[in-house]
Amino acid sequence: MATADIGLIGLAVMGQNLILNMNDHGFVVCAYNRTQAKVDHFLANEAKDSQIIGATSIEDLCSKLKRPRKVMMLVKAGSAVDSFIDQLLPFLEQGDIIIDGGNSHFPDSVRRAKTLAEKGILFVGSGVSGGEEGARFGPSLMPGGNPQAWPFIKPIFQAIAAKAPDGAPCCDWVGEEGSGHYVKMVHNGIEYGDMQLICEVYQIMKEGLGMSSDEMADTFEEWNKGKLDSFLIEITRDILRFKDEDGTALVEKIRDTAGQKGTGKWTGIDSLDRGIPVSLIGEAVYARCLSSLKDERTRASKILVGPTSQVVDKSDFLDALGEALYAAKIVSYAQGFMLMRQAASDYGWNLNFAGIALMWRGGCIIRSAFLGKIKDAYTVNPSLENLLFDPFFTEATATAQSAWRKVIAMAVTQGIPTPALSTSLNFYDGLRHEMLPANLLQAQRDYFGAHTYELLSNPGTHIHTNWTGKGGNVSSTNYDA
Ligand code: NBP
Repeated sequence: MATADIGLIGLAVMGQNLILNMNDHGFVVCAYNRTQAKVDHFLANEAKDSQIIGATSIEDLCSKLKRPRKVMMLVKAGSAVDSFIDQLLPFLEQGDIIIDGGNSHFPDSVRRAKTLAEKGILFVGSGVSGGEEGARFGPSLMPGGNPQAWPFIKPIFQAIAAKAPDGAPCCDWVGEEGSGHYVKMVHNGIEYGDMQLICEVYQIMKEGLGMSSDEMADTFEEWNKGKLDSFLIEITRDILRFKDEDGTALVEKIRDTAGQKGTGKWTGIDSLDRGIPVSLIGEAVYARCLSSLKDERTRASKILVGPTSQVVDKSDFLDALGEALYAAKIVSYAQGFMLMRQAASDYGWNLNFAGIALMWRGGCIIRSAFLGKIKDAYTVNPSLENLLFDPFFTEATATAQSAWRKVIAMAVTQGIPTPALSTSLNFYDGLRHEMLPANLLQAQRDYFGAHTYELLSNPGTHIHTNWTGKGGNVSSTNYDA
């Protein structure tokens, strides 16, 4: 009695809403959950009068699925995923597909893809973004894993995914092994960066320009009509306008300590492991860490001295602020794509960069008009070395740069912290310098540790100099540039 197009395990908020979304698009879904009572409750309530069916066990679930079986899990990341894979295996056959749609860390997906491939099971690790509403009405889906699975799941995934303004589904095949979860991780890291940049701009508006919440909301509203058009700018406008019962802005009453679940940290750690300077996401994670040291900051605010701040005239400054935000955002995405490029090279994944930009174009937290430009850049040149080398982005950063510098200079002079905005400009300036002071650094390393250096005129040949006349001529065997 194989009647269902797909099975879905995990009836919490994401699983239930994805099932209802699939049902809306005509697919028959068989629902299963560790706690059976949730299946019964779901069928009797949210899924009432739908084609959704339920299963009483993993065996029952597998018996109700059309071949090749497709089972998607939306359960807590970690051991629950491995546990369900172990429970499924006795009831699956070669060519069946297991999809993990949870927030798994990508090395787990690399491992699962390899282990399941040995058993003839096709594994897909799919990033899912957009939260509850996205799951229900159109998430951004980032599937990667065994490419043989894609033709079978593509009709379901592209039907339920969010649609970009041109109607294209925000879901395409990402690449091999754990690449779907890798791309989701970078998405979350970029989300950290976007949020931090907006928060820094907010602090400049409030502290440096003396703007009220409503004035700030008006500015975000204006920005949302132009090149900064995005979900995060839109919700920032709404948050700034939101009034508490006493008529004042609620946001100003919220304790300034940021939480985090770890995906930004994963991106930062991965960038350090790969040697790619994803400095903006790193600063965004550290900014959350600094914010959580509330008690220490409160003491520091009474001890450490800053400049005497003066409110700057906002009339000629707001446009510059918007330009600085835009340029910093470009750098952040350039860094994120540099990281994915390096991961693709390290793992031998064929990442579809234009597709990734399209997947983020709608349905997810970082959705924005700007991602359409990134998609265009990688469509024109799929092997683009750096997003900043695309003529549109080269021109955009060049145009923004005087405003970008003006804003950061103002913040530094006024003593307003801008770790993400500042690092974006530092990265830009570092990248565009053919000569950095690492020549001196190499000399220092060779001086104290005989680590050797290369000459500009003869790269590849490692030389040691006896800088003091007292050391020997033996060099270190480890040369790490
Ligand atoms: P949760 O992350 O809260 O997970 C709940 C589900 O996991 C339930 O089905 C629960 O079964 C099952 N589960 C747990 Br908890 N421990 C288990 C175990 N040891 N063995 C078997 N099953 C177990 O649900 P969610 O918020 O819907 O998220 C689902 C996945 O999607 C997660 O990986 C999450 O990180 C990811 N995600 C969430 C969002 C979001 O906005 N919430 C967005 C994108 C991705 P039970 O009912 O029997 O306890």
